Amino acid sequence: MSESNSTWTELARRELKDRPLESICTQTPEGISIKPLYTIEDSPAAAAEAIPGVAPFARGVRATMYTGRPWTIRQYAGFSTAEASNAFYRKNLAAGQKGLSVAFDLATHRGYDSDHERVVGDVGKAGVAIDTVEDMKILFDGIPLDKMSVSMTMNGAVLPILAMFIVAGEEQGYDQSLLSGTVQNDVLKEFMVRNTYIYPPEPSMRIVADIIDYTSREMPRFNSISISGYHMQEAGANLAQELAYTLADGMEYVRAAQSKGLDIDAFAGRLSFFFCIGMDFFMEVAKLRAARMLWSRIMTDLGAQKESSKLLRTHCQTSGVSLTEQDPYNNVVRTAYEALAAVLGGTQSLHTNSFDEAIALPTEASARIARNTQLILQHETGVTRTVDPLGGSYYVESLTSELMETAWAMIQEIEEHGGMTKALLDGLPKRRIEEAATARQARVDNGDDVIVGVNQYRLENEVPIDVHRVDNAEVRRQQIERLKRVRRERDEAICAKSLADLTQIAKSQSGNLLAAAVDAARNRATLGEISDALESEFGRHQAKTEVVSGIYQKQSETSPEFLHVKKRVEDFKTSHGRAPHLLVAKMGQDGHDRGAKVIASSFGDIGFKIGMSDLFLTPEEVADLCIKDGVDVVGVSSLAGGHQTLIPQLINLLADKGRADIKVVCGGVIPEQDYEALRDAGVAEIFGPGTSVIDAANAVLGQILGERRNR
Ligand code: MLC
Ligand code: 5AD
Repeated sequence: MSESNSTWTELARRELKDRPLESICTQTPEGISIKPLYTIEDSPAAAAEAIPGVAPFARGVRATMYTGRPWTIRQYAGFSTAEASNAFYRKNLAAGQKGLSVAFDLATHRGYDSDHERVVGDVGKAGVAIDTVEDMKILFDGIPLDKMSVSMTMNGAVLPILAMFIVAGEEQGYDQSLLSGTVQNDVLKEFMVRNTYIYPPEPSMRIVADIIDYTSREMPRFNSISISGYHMQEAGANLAQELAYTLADGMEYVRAAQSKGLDIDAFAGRLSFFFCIGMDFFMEVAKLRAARMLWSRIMTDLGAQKESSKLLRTHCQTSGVSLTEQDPYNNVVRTAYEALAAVLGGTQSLHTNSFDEAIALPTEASARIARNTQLILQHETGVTRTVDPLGGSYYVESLTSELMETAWAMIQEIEEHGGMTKALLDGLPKRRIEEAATARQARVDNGDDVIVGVNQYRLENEVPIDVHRVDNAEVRRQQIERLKRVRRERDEAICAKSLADLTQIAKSQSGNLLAAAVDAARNRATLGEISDALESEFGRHQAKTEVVSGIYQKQSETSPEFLHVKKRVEDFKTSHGRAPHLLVAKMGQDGHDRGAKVIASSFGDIGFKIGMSDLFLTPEEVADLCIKDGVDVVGVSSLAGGHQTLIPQLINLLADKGRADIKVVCGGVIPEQDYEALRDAGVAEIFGPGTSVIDAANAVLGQILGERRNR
């Protein structure tokens, strides 16, 4: 230890009086020990030499970074019809947004047309509904696709959506070579956390590779993929997991493209990334720096020659899961800190969330504040004045290398498992993330992790805010009308032929699936028809649902509230001769299952008998499952706006089937304005975001015991 460090230790001991020095050392969820002080001795020697724009790019992918061009303000948005979303985009672009980022509804994600029976509650809810090229043309009406870069978050139905985008550009008068933007096209993380897959892993990987192949030849300005860690953090991953699994996914895609015979330097420059930026400020900055350095190393190892092939360019989005339903204006502050971390980490493009995130989709007003958070950062704070202002910070440089090491070890573990596809099939990363999510929930419930306005400093009276509402039935009606018109006006024989060709290419293992999908889209095949043409060959993926156990219990062993509810459940078992029985259920196309998994896992630790339904069930399927399993309560988790349609249907079905005694409770993203209607429909309890598991368990038990009236 240097002389100055020992001087510091001495001073610190004196300031701390009776407390030991260890009491001001902390441990992060990533397992990294944080010291109270960092000095030059902690900073890796190479940090002093690092230059932005030069491998391994710790300080950024461009020499001039934001001094030459600021990051792209790219707000993710989409809702209801193409007309409504188009109007929203145009207004936002006029008000300072610089790039587009389209959110599609879940019916579209999962390859269903708006008239499909499984998507009655989903159409237009969590994003815009797109059925045909005609919808896509309306979405970009008046937005020149040769100039505006457009990101499309699409994975499952990526072929029809990218094909329709290409044809919309063509019919605006622009050749596909002029189109710029990004398609998410990252299916591995769908199997891991996001759940909008359609086909099984193997054909899904072929789709990814075909898109990389096609765009590298035909669309030089287009990013073929956005390799995403965002959803891992949203699902509860710690930052080392997010970093490691994202890069491991990236390696798998590079190998898939190489195995089609593509030269790595022909496509690598158009691979892009996407990370979540949560509240652990310096760790997030370090994560982006570590990501660039690791990717540069990985691409060198995989054989890349060109410098441009080794660049990790990324979009970032502030964290949705860090935002709260309680005292929601606090979210403006959280988002601003997260945005600053993304920028100090050197992102290329950024979405800032709206403060009503935990309640509903953004309103025009909340979207304005979110956008202005970035405009203020760019124009008023001076952050763009110099490149990588945190470069050389002893702490940040040290964290960067610690995170690199931690993530590298996790990447090696995946490699030893045979790569990400194999690891996913074995459930390895999913299980690790679910464990991290459950541990986090327990830390919040126990007050070890503070969330202002939720587990501390809670408001006595919450004032409801205005929320964005989508009339789902009306959107569906309009979509079905337009679908019928397109089907009526198209040349049926030509359309059918292009769909048959697509199935043939899927069968044959040769030819390019995107090229065939473009033909089908041009001939006015619908999204559902294109998806079906592929499904007839590939099949539809059915995931296995597993729930982790023991994690919540381990974090809560000394919590009196935990021990109390566990005792109540024990007493129930003694008096009833069985455990209280809860089914956690997901309905519609809403695949957000972090909350559902955390509830299932922690209720299991408390002593409940737990069932967890598969994803994507209809209300009828859930009612039948409740009856077959003989549950006391069904807990519906709803995060994509389907609650108003699907939950009342479930209650009616249970009653029709003679089991009105099975209680229905629900939780998730449900605006308070909807509570009354849900209670009128017969919902026994509603748990908003931020509810502690212990409170929920007590309430559910109270319902089963008949101690609580519906509320
Ligand atoms: C940039 N440029 C510079 C420069 N900085 N040139 C000179 N000097 C500088 N300092 C150039 C670049 O080379 C590029 O040109 C052009 O300017 C644009 O810069 P960029 O850095 O490429 O930015 P952008 O176009 O915004 O692209 C960012 C990206 C891309 C590469 C990360 O993939 C992207 O936009 N991703 C967004 C993904 C997204 O929105 N996802 C939402 C997910 S929401 P050239 O010629 O080189 O191109 C979600 C939620 C959910 O997933 O679950 O539903
Ligand atoms: N409009 C705006 N933001 C959206 N998000 C998801 N769908 C939309 C939409 N239609 C954001 C939320 C969410 C994250 C996955 O993306 O912030 O948490």
